[in-house]
Amino acid sequence: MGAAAVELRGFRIWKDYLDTSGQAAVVDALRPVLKAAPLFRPVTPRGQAMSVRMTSAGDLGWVTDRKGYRYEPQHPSGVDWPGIPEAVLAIWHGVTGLDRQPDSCLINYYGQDARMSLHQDKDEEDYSWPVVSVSLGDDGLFRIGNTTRGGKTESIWLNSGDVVVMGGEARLTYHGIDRIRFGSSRLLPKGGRINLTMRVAG
Ligand code: MD3
Ligand code: FE
Repeated sequence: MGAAAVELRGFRIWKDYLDTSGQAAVVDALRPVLKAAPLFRPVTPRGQAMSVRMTSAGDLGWVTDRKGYRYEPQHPSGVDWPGIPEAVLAIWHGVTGLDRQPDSCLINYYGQDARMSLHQDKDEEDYSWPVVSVSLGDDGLFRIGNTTRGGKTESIWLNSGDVVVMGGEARLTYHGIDRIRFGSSRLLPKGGRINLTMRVAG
């Protein structure tokens, strides 16, 4: 576990929060989740297929289709989302110190050419709860903007094992992933990047 967090535009970034065995333990804990609730490729309300594949764990999962962005209690297949693994909840507790658990853990998978354009996360009911992100596998170039569209942005590479806490002013900051360095990590057998985001959604 990393000793200290650095602060960037209100984001608290814990480099190397998970060591290699901690990362592998989280990936192992995700396997049954991905089996019960397989990754799917969401479509934006305007009909664009996203390049990132997704699924969720917890009481609520984030989905998008022609009907819009929202949280749902079930995977598109109709099964309830699996529970959030203990190893993942332990990270939330370790970096936030909160008693309240997240009710949602979005699992994003980035293959070779996947990216996520600058956006705000605004589908949750109460923005006063932080969002916690866990990076696993290949490096991802994370871009941080402002609370309104436009303006200067800053980019940092997120590496496997890094954990980021978005709270306070940072919670409504525009952010995205410009690209990944495919093959930069050996954590995931088929390469790519997994990002977990834990939230209090409902
Ligand atoms: C800042 N995911 O799922 S994680 C997302 O790496 C998302 O997959 C990216 O943006 C990824 O919505 C970035 C870092 C992150 C996550 C949630 C945030 C930054 C955030 C919520 C509010 C502000
Ligand atoms: Fe986001």
